[in-house]
Amino acid sequence: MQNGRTTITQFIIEEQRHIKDATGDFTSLLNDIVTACKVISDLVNHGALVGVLGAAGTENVQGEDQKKMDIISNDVFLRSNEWAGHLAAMASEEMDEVYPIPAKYPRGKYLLTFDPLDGSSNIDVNVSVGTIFSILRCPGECKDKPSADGFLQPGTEQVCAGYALYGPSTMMVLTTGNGVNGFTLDQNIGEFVLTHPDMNIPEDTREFAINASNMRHWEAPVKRYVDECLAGKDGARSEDFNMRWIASMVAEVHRILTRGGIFMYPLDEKMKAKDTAGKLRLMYEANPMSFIVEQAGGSSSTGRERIMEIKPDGLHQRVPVILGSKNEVEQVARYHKEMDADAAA
Ligand code: P6P
Repeated sequence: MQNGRTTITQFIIEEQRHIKDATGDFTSLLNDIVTACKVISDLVNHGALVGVLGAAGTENVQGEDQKKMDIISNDVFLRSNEWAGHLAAMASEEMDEVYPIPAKYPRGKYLLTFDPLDGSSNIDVNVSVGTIFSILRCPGECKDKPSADGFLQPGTEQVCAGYALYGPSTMMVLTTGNGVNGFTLDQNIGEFVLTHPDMNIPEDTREFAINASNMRHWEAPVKRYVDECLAGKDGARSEDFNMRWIASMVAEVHRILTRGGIFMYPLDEKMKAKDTAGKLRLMYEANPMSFIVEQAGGSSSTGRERIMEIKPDGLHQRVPVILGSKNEVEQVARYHKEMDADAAA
């Protein structure tokens, strides 16, 4: 306890006391992840002063142009988490293949997936970006021969999920399945301090987030839901709605955790034409954020199924994402069910 405030390290250790035969492995792993996020926060906060802005001139496995900070953040995560013996392997948005822990280090019982700098297209325009991570148990056979297959577990198997948000203040939000808690980086002592205990998403909202430039491609259920929001008091919902779009999932999810809302990156006709199932990645965006949202009393769906129950078939698999305030997510899912039934009739 620093000055009467709980540090993230103390919080994690106290939480682990409730876990049968906790060995401290997990606590130590989370501490290494926290350290990586502090390093990334420092680099993001210094930006142009330390020459980390701009494009790297390379593409990632997703075919997206990489920013310098995408690569730097990825390296920070690898270096911070590879040496301590808690992990068997890591997987990242920025790496085509799984990263087995090098032979010079001991291997451990966990797997780590991460998006090292989510929303990085915002980094050059000084808009909030973040890091998303998810911890899974490593299946027995995977520890000696780590492979993508060991990672392909449904989101319900996650041991922990969290994000760091590099915004006006740097925050870390995480869950280990026992609620959601938020911590703010106290730059004076270099520690995350508990500032948002037991975060909870209101079941109702009048604020939606979607990239409206894709409107002409949306499926009918999404079009219906957004049209009703836009119709406001004169429409079917008899309420005015507000809209947000930051193009940084971490910032959107944090707003929803703080005041409610619904975030949608749905399947659309353009994606179908390219035979892809969505924009956002299941293993290191949708699943960790779904774990956090559900633990905070919200819902997370593709529109047609609960995201956390999807059996992954690929490390970089994409899925549609509709998450946030429970009653609104269920309304969008209801429209999908009704309109799919009509289309099938
Ligand atoms: P668009 C960032 O690249 C990201 O993966 C999410 O953080 C964000 O919500 C979404 O893509 C933004 O997509 O199409 O608006 O650039």
